[in-house]
Amino acid sequence: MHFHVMFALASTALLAISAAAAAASPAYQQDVVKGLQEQAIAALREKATTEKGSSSCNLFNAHIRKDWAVMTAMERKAYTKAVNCLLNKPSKYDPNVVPGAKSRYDDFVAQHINQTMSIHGTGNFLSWHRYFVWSYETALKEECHYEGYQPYWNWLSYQDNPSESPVFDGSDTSMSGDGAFVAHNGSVSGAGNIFLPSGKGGGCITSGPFKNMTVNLGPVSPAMDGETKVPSTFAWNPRCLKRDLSAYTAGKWLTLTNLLNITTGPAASTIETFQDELQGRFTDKFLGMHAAGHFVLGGDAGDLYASPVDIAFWLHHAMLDRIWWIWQALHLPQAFTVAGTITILNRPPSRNTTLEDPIYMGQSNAPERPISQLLNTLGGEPLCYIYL
Ligand SMILES: *[C@@H]1O[C@H](CO)[C@@H](O)[C@H](O)[C@H]1NC(C)=O
Ligand SMILES: *[C@@H]1O[C@H](CO)[C@@H](O)[C@H](O)[C@H]1NC(C)=O
Ligand SMILES: *[C@@H]1O[C@H](CO)[C@@H](O)[C@H](O)[C@H]1NC(C)=O
Ligand SMILES: *[C@@H]1O[C@H](CO)[C@@H](O)[C@H](O)[C@H]1NC(C)=O
Ligand SMILES: *[C@@H]1O[C@H](CO)[C@@H](O)[C@H](O)[C@H]1NC(C)=O
Ligand SMILES: [Cu+2]
Repeated sequence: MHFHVMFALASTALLAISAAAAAASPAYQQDVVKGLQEQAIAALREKATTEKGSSSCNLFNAHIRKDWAVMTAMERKAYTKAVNCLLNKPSKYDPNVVPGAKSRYDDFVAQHINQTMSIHGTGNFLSWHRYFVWSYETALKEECHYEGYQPYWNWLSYQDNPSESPVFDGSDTSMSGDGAFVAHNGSVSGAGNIFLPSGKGGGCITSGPFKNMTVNLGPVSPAMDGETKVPSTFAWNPRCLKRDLSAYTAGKWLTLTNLLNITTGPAASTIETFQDELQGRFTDKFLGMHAAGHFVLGGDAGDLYASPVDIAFWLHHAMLDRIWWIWQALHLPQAFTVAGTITILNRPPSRNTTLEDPIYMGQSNAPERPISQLLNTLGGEPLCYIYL
């Protein structure tokens, strides 16, 4: 009884938030995604009423990760302030091991660079990045006094002009805007298979809360024309953050059709089809929503290894995690399964990933945990969050 009354209140709040988010993109798209999200919450509620779980985490005390577009100016500034705090705290790495890690923020970048070949196109892709985002959110809270939660960038908005999105409009309540215009010949993506024309940027970001930030690591695998690879993986290479926001990429792949395919369509049938379609079919020249998000940012974010140097990486990966969370809630019998192997696109051929495989976060203050502990966002230890 009590439970149901509280849920009614929670869903009213949810509707109010979704209505605000609907403002800036085709209404039918928002309705569909809102509908999927409501189905996900309903499925989780149903599961909670039929299971007598021992977890201390539930739908009412779970932390709520929100769409950047519905956060208040104060909430957004609290977030960007905490990110700037991590950018200005010292690294915990031994400089002899990772010379390019100058800031605490860089520790996360180094973590991703170090493990790139065993966390993409693998069975741990989703769980590794879920834990990575969680450990970053935890660092913002514990090391930089951030009191909110990790926001997400809603892919299904402003596809025709990402630079007008509240995430990228360059205002002081954004994640900074496009790079300055630098003539160049686009980017090569999809493991060399997909050419993306240049946008209106290509140079350094010029506005917003991160306009003066320094990027220290990478590029390790530059995708944009004109960028050069660092001589060694962890070398120090101080420079500005470059972006080239791409309406081309957003319009072509961040589509409702693709989202529906992986959440309720043919590609939603198993965890394998879900994660594969999400990560793209490069030889078919299909980028997939994961890589597409990286290339909508463009510039440094297109580097498979060093992409977290762009501070919007975390909003992109929170959206990806949200889509997995929706898929899980809509496919409860399969929610806690894994598929895939332990090497990128199974090259070289390797064994299948298992639920016991450890996820290692190195310097990020998150202990090693088996994949099995990272599949349920309401598992309580360590995860306890939902998306609205
Ligand atoms: C890279 O990962 C390995 C484990 O796979 C670890 O032993 C090593 O310390 C890591 N290096 C860095 C720089 O994080
Ligand atoms: C730009 O790069 C693409 C892909 O690498 C190539 O096909 C094209 O010829 C290039 N154009 C120019 C003007 O260099
Ligand atoms: C950015 O750097 C320039 C020159 O170093 C400085 O004048 C300016 O105040 C800085 N802006 C911010 C927002 O820190
Ligand atoms: C949906 O995903 C499947 C792969 O699982 C793919 O073959 C199919 O072309 C996709 N459908 C659309 C409309 O993109
Ligand atoms: C690995 O997974 C594939 C696809 O899910 C399956 O067909 C195969 O039997 C598995 N291999 C082993 C050794 O379990
Ligand atoms: Cu990654």
